[in-house]
Amino acid sequence: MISSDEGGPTPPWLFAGGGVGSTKGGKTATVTQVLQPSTYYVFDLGEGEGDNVPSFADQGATATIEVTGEAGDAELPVADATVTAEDYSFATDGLVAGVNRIRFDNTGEELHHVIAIPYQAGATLEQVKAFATSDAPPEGPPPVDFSRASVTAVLEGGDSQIAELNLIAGTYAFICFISDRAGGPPHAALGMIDEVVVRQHRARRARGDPARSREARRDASAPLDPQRREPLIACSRSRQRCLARAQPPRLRLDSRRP
Ligand SMILES: [Cu+2]
Repeated sequence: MISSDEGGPTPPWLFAGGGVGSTKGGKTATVTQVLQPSTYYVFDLGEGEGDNVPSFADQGATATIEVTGEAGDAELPVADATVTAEDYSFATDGLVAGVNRIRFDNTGEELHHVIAIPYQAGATLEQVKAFATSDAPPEGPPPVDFSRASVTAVLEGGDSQIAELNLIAGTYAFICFISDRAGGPPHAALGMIDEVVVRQHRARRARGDPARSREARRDASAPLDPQRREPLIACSRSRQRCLARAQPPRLRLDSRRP
């Protein structure tokens, strides 16, 4: 059984190995990583609606990957943009509207991921912080648009991967809901919520794969599905669980080292 208490410690033998973040049904997510020889366990921590429901991993969405051979010194390929997670803030460079091939670096000591969510029109960082860190039932609609969230996998401190973030032009909240290895509140409660402005960038899009750019624009202009936001508005438990429910299945790649 794969589970842990919210805010509880992470077992010392469990290392986050990256992989892809939440991926919508029918979509494909790709990451590039340097894997060291080890046994990797892949599991999907998404879950259906309701309290105390088994995760998809508990229902069998797991796999094992054996990486063999000698540890190499391969380098990650060059990316279009960078997202850096520290303890406890984000820095970004080069993000534009569309599909961004990012280098995601965790330069901190703790585990981090990125949940990138665009603001609703007129929302402020203060409203987003209050929403993301309060356990009280939200009043009115959330200040962010969960239907357009982009999520990365969880990385260990010192790790990096090349991943994709599909963004629209506008203001985003970059949020981490992971807790310290020793346990404690989600990093959002420690201030790990940063505002990021994503701009149009015609030059880079024009250089990119036109088919891919068209697909990205189509995604970004897809009509909102009001159904997707219902569970979140109704949710009165912690925002991390709300987010997990608002998102489709999530795939994580973890590595167990002796
Ligand atoms: Cu974090």
